[in-house]
Amino acid sequence: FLEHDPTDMSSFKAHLAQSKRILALCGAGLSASSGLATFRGAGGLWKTHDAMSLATPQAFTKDPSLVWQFYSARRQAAFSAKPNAAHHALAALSIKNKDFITVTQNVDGLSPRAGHPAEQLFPVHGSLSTVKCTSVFCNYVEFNNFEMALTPSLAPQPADATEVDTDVQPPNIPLEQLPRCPKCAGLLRPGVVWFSETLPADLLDDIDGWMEKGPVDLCLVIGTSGRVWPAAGYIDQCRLNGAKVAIVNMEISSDPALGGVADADWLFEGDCARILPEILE
Ligand code: BJW
Ligand code: ZN
Repeated sequence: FLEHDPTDMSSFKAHLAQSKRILALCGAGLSASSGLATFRGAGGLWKTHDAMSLATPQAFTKDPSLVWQFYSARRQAAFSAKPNAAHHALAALSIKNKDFITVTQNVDGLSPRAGHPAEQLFPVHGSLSTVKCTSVFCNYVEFNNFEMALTPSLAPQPADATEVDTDVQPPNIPLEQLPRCPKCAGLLRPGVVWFSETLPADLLDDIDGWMEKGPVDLCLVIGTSGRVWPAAGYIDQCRLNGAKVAIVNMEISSDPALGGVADADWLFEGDCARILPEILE
């Protein structure tokens, strides 16, 4: 049972002031006010396709044209978006506190562009800026954050002006006109982590290493539904290491699946771009 009102900012600020080791777990809500769609709930659709069902190796095998168009639109949206006040607040806290790490599930690159120190940022679901070869024996990876489409076939169509919730079906692009590997001519794919794929082992090792260094004082759960594993597991891992948990989300739901809301020490409901600068200053 909580001794304080979970929405009370002053008890949170008092705890933050005493906190040394802090972990933030971020999700799509962090970039929502930069204009980027989240996965679940409103805006979770792309041209009538559920965003979650496109983020799988099976979807890419079945319809690489569809999945590439989804990621091409996401690349363009991300590269032309601007980091918001929440990205800036996290970057500022990172610069002030070198014991603070941010595990982000976001692939949009907005945290680095807000000046978030790279050594304190763990993008565990990859990045829209990397493109990699799907051929088994080819290890080609390219960093590419040009706003321009990767191939002429992926150039935005006039109907793309409204990317979300339109009834427009994307055209079927022939395989040879999708992004191809300059080394082996194999099909390229986005450098993100899809369902059933493993997360980058080096990042997970670094996070585990940080976790093992000592007790955790505070876990900030920002703009994530907390439903996707293993990322969601960091909330409980922090708690087991002694951390208090603060949730910042547009909708604080009573659904126990949502980021361990039931056990949170603080619940701040609203846009994290408004709340984070206020609570982290
Ligand atoms: C705001 C806001 C504002 C809005 N301000 N807030 C253990 C148990 C059960 C299942 C599994 C398990 N271990 C593994 C699994 C399987 C699977 C999984 O988790 N499934 C669950 C769905 C049940 N996990 C995996 O497959 C992972 N791989 C893995 O574990 O490998 C080993 C293994 C394989 C198989 C079996 C066992 C082990 C890989 C997960 C990869 C996830 N990839 C994606 C796509 C990335 C590329 C891309 O961007 O397209 O990552 S899926 C998608 O979900 C994306 C996100 O990063 C991720 C999380 O979503 P997020 O960020 O929380 O977004 P939303 O939309 O869900 O929530 C937004 C929130 O913001 C909402 O709450 C809003 O209210 C809020 N909000 N505006 C504040 N302004
Ligand atoms: Zn290749």
